[in-house]
Amino acid sequence: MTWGYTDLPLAQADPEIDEIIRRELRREQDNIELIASENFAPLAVLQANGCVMTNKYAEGYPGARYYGGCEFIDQAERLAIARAKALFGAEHANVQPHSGSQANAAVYYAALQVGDPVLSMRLDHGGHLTHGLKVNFSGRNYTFFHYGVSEETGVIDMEDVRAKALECRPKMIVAGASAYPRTIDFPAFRAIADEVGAVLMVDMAHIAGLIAAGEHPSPFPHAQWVTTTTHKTLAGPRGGAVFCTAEDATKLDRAIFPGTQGGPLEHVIAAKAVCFHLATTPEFKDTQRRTVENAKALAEGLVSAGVRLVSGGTDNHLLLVDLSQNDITGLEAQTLLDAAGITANKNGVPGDMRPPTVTSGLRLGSPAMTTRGFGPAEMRAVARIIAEVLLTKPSEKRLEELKAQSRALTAAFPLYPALAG
Ligand code: DSN
Repeated sequence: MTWGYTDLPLAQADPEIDEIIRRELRREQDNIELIASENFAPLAVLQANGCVMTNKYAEGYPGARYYGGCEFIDQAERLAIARAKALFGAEHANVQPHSGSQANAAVYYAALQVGDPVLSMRLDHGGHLTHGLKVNFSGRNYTFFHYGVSEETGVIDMEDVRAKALECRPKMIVAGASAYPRTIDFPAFRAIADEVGAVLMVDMAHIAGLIAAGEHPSPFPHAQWVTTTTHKTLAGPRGGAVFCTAEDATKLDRAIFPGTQGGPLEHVIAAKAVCFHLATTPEFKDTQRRTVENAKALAEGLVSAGVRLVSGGTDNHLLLVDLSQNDITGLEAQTLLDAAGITANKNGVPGDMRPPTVTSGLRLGSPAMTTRGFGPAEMRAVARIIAEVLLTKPSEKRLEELKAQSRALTAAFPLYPALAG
């Protein structure tokens, strides 16, 4: 090497950032991770994600690139596409979106004209920023209308969705959420979309792993457009993907490149290929089954301790704690749980009177700790710690004791033992 620094390992080239990464590894190893949108990617995914393909420009698609030297990039991207299609039974897949937001942007770009009406779930009832928040590109470029959950049951009321659709006559209906604990009825959404002449887009980012494993009904073939991230229940690298019918394939591919993105992240695409492969294994399917089982165990543990949940429980990987009747905000809950060794996020609940920076709720998810090996017994122990924090706002001394309990639980399930801690 002519430039010495190109051959140095990270610890020598940049000890400062190396130490920060090590601290993050220790944080992940030590804490109970309950953020519903997070997971622990397998080592094989981390390895592919950190590979030499990060060096390569490859605008275009396999066999039709704007740069030379793409023969191996093409092989990896073709494999990722084939695996993604097979995993979900989709006619066409594009694995280039850098994120879920980019995936959603591409579908809107492909299927809508600026200003078109779209019907989606309210953000404060569990939707997503890119489902039409006013300060997001989606809310600025398209005319969004919203449906929500019934404030009595916490469940999406399909009659309300239909009534709203008949009223606003959308070009597209968006189904999918980032804080909804119940099964989504995709055929019912499609029937409403057909009735009003709209297309159906499903954002399955949160539940993609459950769908791949048959633990949640599939949006295929009901939705014309399906978007996802690859890093949530799927446990792949941070990124996105879009699926559509063969008929819309060219429209979608053009909407991603050159429509909304430039050079694809081919190292991430290689890691997505690994993730789609691992998602076909019996071990992955069992992890998804246990993810739902563990979410239910956590929910039952909390409810039996007197904690209220939106909709009373869960059908999937997450639960939404309703703190509106308790003497604690979502923000305080998140901070106290951090002190007890548990990582979670504050979240609005339907009808929340507090701002999104404070909230009256807490979102909890089971994917990461299930990947790590926790079972229902551990989740019930976690529920006891969380219930005590939420219901008693413990002293600093007691929080230290609870943190020791959390540490004992995580220590029994080593995480990334092959990585130096
Ligand atoms: N930020 C993600 C989540 O936490 O659900 C959604 O994009």
